[in-house]
Amino acid sequence: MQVAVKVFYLYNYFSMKKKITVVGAGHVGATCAHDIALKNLGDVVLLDVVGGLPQGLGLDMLQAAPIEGSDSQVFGTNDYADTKDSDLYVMTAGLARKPGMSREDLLIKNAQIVKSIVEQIKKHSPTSMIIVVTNPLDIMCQVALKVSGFESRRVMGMAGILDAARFRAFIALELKVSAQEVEAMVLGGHGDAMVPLPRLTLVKGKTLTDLLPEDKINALVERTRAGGAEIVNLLKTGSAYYAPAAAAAQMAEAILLDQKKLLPCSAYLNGQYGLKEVYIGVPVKLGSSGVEEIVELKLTADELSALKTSAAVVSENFNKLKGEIL
Ligand code: TXD
Repeated sequence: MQVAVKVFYLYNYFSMKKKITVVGAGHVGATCAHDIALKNLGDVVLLDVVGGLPQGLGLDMLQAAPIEGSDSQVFGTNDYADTKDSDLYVMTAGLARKPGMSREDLLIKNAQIVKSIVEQIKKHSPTSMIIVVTNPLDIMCQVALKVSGFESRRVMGMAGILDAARFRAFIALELKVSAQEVEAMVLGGHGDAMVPLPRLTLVKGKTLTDLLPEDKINALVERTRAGGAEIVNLLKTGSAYYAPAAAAAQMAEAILLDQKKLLPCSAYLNGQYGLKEVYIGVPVKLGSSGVEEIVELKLTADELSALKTSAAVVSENFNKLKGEIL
């Protein structure tokens, strides 16, 4: 181990500062590491398989901190030993979608990547939490839970905050109001089966259904559902990363600062909403214990059936991995 690495490691061991490892120094991972450092949540280890990439980005972020007023130290590595005793991992490693690819096309490849990473997490930080970002999201959460053997409250996925943020942004554009005034709820799987809930979407206390006609709302829902693909088609070489990274950083903040925030996340259901043993997007309370509570909203029969359809897609795809990878 290099001297600098040893010093960083020792410093972390004796420090009360939190240690956050972001796995994958690609678009989402690097941006998220920077967001976490900007929020001053603790020291950040950025890990990737590509030699030099996390080290270079880590140095750049370390040097941005004095200007940005952050005390976070960012450090890049290719070695999991440097992630030892992390409080939290944000898992962004994997392949991203190219035009024409669905999130499910990434299934087998990313499941192998997630499995190999979670084995390392378990070995080096057995009491940590994991926020999964890698797609197909809900299934990768399920892979992470199975491979880690962690309690389900410690393994969760980022999707609902992003989907809700897209919905909020489009509603704000349509109504010409600040997005901060828009509270939106999106349930279900991250993908074509997501379930935006206009009935529970509020603009300064007024429900969206009272503010816009049905066809306008449907158009906003459709744009939200295809929000990721719209960006993939424009970028051509990758997928969205500013908003996904911001969403994962918000989850990290809620956990590390024990904020007890109610946020839509992919969480493991064990009877809630009549669903069992499946990860799906639902509102949860996020705090220092991870997913501290799953909030059960009163859904209409149609909404509940859409949530169940969404969960069935996740279970079906997860079952494809059994025997093959798990
Ligand atoms: O809402 C959501 N959950 C998402 C998910 C929103 C946006 C992106 N989403 C998914 O995150 C996307 O479909 C991908 O599966 C991941 C990462 O997306 P990103 O855009 O960051 O992909 P990049 O830029 O290709 O970066 C991936 C990095 C790259 O640097 C690889 O070298 C690295 O992952 N990688 C690994 N790092 C560590 N260990 C292993 N095994 C590994 N394999 C690849």
